[in-house]
Amino acid sequence: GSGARDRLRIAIQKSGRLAEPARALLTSCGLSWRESRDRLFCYGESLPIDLLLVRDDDIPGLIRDGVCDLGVVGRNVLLEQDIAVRREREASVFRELRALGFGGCRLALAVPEGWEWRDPSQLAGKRIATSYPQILQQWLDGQGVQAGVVELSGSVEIAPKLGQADLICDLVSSGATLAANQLKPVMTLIESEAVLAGPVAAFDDARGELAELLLRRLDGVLRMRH
Ligand code: PRT
Ligand code: ZN
Repeated sequence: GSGARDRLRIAIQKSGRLAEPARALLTSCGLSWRESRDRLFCYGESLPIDLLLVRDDDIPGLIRDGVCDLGVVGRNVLLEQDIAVRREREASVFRELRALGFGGCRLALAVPEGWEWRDPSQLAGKRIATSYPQILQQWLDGQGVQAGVVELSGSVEIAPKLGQADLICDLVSSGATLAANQLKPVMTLIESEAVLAGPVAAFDDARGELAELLLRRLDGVLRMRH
């Protein structure tokens, strides 16, 4: 159609935990870019594959809107936004193409150290602070538990101390942050890592072959890293 595109555009995190490893992985796939240090756009040189450097939370929306073709994002962020989209449209627009083997963490429920944890029925009537309200609500629904979901954009781990919530649902990697706040993890809702995300719909122009080429190279690199 008139919107045919012959370059592939990949969104990655501009700064943060996934920024450097995402770029390193794509470099290992033979991609290189005309450097633009502080800019948001990197023009692909070895292949017509460009980068857009953005906030991780923006990546699913950029794919949904067709601004970017692929993205490197935590499964936690992709799933959170996918649930929201499915509630609205009743169909996914994103899919996880590959798990990338870095950025590993889990989304877990954590309770004050003094709690004696038995099972999810204890959560009835409690307030749970989280930055992942969709994933949490879907899990609570699956458990048949009614609890209050308190959405916070950051510093979730201090919510119990501030009296904003009784417990939290947050990302955990080493567990040091929880321990420093006298919290303990009791249930894992999802295991997460960085993933390559793309649209459910196939590309109907040159981007399709570029995406296939990239995936073949990626599979080679991921196999060697294993
Ligand atoms: O600016 P931008 O919005 O792009 O970045 P961000 O601050 O939202 O994201 P960033 O860079 O913190 O995280 C990006 C992604 O890294 C997340 O979406 C996860 O997929 C992944 N990731 C892996 C993590 C962690 N490990 C992690 N530990 N994201 C956050 N954390 C937090 C955790 O919640 C805790 O508060 O880091 C803290 C330290 O963790 P502990 O358990 O090691 O103490
Ligand atoms: Zn973010």
